[in-house]
Amino acid sequence: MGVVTLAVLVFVGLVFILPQVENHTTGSPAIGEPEPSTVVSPATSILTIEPLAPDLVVYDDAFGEGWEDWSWHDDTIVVDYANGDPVHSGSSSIAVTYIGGWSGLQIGDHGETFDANTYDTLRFRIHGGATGGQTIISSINNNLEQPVMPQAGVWTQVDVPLLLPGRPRTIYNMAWFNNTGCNQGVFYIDDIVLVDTGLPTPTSLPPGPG
Ligand SMILES: [Ca+2]
Repeated sequence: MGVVTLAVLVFVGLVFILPQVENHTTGSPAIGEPEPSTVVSPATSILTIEPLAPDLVVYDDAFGEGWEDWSWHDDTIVVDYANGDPVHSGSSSIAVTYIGGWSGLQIGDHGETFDANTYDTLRFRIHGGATGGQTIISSINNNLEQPVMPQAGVWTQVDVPLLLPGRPRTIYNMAWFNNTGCNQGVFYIDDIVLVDTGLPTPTSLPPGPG
């Protein structure tokens, strides 16, 4: 075997050997080896974002399925669930007039066990009518109280975080309470929805003072 022939054989050998060496250094299995059981690329992990749940309607032009009026009537409140003007959307809103103190609009779940695990926020729109400035306490499950003061002549959006403790997290009522002993001018509420905004949902309430 001459020198030239030997050099050709060495070159041909390198051509066949080098690709396999390269494959091993990049992690690809050689022919006949089993495929890796899991392959996770960076692109796959970036795309694993949970889709947000659609809004759950409590009231838009009418009650959503399962919701009903639980207001404290007793001659202290007048409620019209089919008020035509003003509306935030659609054809109707809820007109609320406090005609006595310490009463309110209340909407409840007929089974008293609405599963709220999918949602992190109660959202509604409120309009203060001609006067505005009503003193209202929004609450959920007779808890999670949040003061609300609607403005005259405009709709504003209010978001109440659903900091409900434990699991399953349930809602049995929501209320807009007249936190005074007096009459107050008519105001309007529309588009009450439970929303999944993507906020982290705590599994327990933070510790209170004392
Ligand atoms: Ca409406």
